[in-house]
Amino acid sequence: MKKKKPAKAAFGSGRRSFPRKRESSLGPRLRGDERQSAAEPMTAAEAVVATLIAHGLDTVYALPGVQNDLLFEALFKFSDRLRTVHTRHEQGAAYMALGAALATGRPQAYAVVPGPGFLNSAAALLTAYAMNAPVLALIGQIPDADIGKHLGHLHEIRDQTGIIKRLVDHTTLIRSPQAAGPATARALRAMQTGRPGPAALECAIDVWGRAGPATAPGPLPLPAAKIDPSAIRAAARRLGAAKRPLIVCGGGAQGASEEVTALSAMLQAPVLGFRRGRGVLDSRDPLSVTLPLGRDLWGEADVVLAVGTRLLMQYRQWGIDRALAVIRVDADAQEHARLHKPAVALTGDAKPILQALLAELPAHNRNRPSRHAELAERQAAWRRRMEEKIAPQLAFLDAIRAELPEDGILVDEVTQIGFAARLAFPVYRPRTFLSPGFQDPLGWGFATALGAQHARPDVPVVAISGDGGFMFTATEMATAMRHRIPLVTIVFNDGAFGNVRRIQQERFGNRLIGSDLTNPDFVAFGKSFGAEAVRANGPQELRGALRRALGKRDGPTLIEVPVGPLPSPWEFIFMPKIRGI
Ligand SMILES: Cc1ncc(C[n+]2csc(CCOP(=O)(O)OP(=O)(O)O)c2C)c(N)n1
Ligand SMILES: [Mg+2]
Repeated sequence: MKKKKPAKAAFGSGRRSFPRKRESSLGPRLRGDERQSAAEPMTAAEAVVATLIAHGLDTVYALPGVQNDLLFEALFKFSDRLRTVHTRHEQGAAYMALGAALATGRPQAYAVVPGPGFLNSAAALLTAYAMNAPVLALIGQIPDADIGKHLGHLHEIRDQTGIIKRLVDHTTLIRSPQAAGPATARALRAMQTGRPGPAALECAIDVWGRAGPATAPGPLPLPAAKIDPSAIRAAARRLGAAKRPLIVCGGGAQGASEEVTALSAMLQAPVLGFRRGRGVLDSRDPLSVTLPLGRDLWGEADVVLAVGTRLLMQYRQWGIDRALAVIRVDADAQEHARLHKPAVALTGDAKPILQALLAELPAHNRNRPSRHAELAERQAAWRRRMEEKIAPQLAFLDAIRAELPEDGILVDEVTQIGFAARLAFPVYRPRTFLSPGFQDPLGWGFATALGAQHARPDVPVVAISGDGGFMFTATEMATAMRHRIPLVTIVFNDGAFGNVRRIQQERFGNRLIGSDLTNPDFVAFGKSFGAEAVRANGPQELRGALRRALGKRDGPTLIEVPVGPLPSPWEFIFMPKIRGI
């Protein structure tokens, strides 16, 4: 295939040739209009890359291929301000972008070839959608004129755009250099407008390198938050009068930690950090509760303030009745009444809404004695019950918490220790417990954690996984080495898809099928990449190994922890109905 030469003159011709004036206009601190650039000759790929830079992105997680050669040419050209981190599988690239987005709260991008490259990234893109994570997928395409003709071009897939549209809410096929920058800016705006989430841009092999007058716009203005004062007043009245208020936080509350903390204190309301809402209220706050006690409190509550959470488990499993008024805060107006009509619906970003609520509440709030002692006692009672059932998991989690600094990030997986972490791992700050939400995709952890650690080199990141989940993206150990990412990965090795195996034992008469695993020697595996790799037997040894690993910031560490079958945590997760019985 004949490739068009990329335009030379885009911001000059060499890697460091951005004119100084332009360079200063690309800083992430400047506002939209200041960054609107005049058209200059650029390729479509250069316009996309320059627009990413103009939005403050500093990394693209990527795996190359011929459809994206001209994109990579542009990435090379701008590599002094946008790093390209290449992975060993597209799944790894997309999960890394997801981890970076979750750990920073800022948009992140990944780039893959069409067809198989895109599909390889699809589980991570699906997870980003489910987690409302601002991940931008840059996806190649076959020659522009042949899209939809089924000629059998390399990596051609039927209706790629249609497939992408099922996965994300915003996608554009870039068809010219002029369209490239504005399309990128619109995608980035869509990712942060209303309900956040991923977006995609497709560009054909012959369009990436097409040159013409093009722009690299900075951030487009986001629509101003509209807060309905009468709904705020209604919410404040109900909350102020509530006898047993409860706050339930999901992932949508991660940006509103201060406000949730203040509301909880004002109302003496316990805060259930549900799955992705953990860390919004510091676990050391006596009002912070996890799942099993949260369910008890749901059963007692007269008013629930639900912030950025779907409430599926609460409504469907725990139940609902007329005695419970639910006030919902959600960025997506469609979310409020999917299952039940709320008493009050507040639509928008949680932070300004909760700020307005905080200002209104004192006028309506009753006098409230402290609930600290009561809740601390009830938490301790649940902890004792968990210790009776899942002590081995808790001991490992205690070892991790003892070594992971307060601002360190733990990345959870679909594994026995992960399930227990969701119930019992103390989380001190927002965005420091990355848990995959309702997709719960086995194998997300290692690569997601690599992305988190890459984007937050200032804090230690620890990933936990089972032997099953780790092997999904274990090849990314090469990526960790190549890019010197100091992630610490703990692999709990029970030689099985343990969760599945236990279910087969307990519920299917021990008819084991597809659940026993043959593993590599994980320590030898890690070492073969040049990584630090050790085996730790039991929580004490894990703690020592972690301390050594966290002290070493020049590359990855793998810690294998051999374990036997672990006791089931499910009685603490799927609990019976407590309301509307
Ligand atoms: C993408 C995906 N495939 C399959 C599953 C189903 N699944 C849930 S847990 C599990 C086994 C996990 O094994 P491992 O990672 O070793 O953790 P363990 O339960 O042994 O601690 C499987 C297969 C899933 N959640 N996601
Ligand atoms: Mg296992």
